[in-house]
Amino acid sequence: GEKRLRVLVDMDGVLADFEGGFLRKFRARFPQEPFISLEERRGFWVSAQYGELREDLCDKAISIWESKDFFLELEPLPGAVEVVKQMSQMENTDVFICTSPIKRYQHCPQEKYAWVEKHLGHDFLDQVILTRDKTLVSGDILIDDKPDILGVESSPSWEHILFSACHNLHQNCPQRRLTSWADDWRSLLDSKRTP
Ligand code: UMP
Repeated sequence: GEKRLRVLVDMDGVLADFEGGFLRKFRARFPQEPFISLEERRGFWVSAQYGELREDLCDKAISIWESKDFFLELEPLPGAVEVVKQMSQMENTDVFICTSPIKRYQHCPQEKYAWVEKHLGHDFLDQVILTRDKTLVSGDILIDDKPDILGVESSPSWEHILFSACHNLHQNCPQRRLTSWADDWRSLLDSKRTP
């Protein structure tokens, strides 16, 4: 095919280990409080499940990712950095990182750029899209761990590929899945290329 393929890749839960980073810092800061293991996680919103466990744990959870250095210090998920580099070096392929910052903006947006620079290099900053509405961004595929991606555009141009994460493993979702970066992402991309 000669048309370029545009791939949008989510950050938290797809490139960066939000769930692992959250749990580690929550337990370190609140060692006496109950916590939800990754095996017990259900639903995209960490804060909602902690709030169900005990009402005051919702705000305690939120305080973790609102803290300085939370987003910057997230570890890359296995294979993520290598695959994004390989993908962006493929012929006729444009890769963008499409991520929603939290509305408490003191640290998060800056740290997301710093994370990309640290792990993917300064030049990759050209590929970063920060938006709270991914339906407005055009692309052929969006690789994202959130099962419901909604916004003002009711028919987004991309096909949503659900990236498996602890919170969506037990969910029966209609989307095609990428189970990890060890999964066959090359075939997935090829399935979207024009012959
Ligand atoms: N986030 C919350 N609450 C949660 C879990 C995550 O606000 O319970 C935030 C963290 C990220 C954003 O900034 O949501 C994730 O957005 P996307 O992965 O959809 O880009």
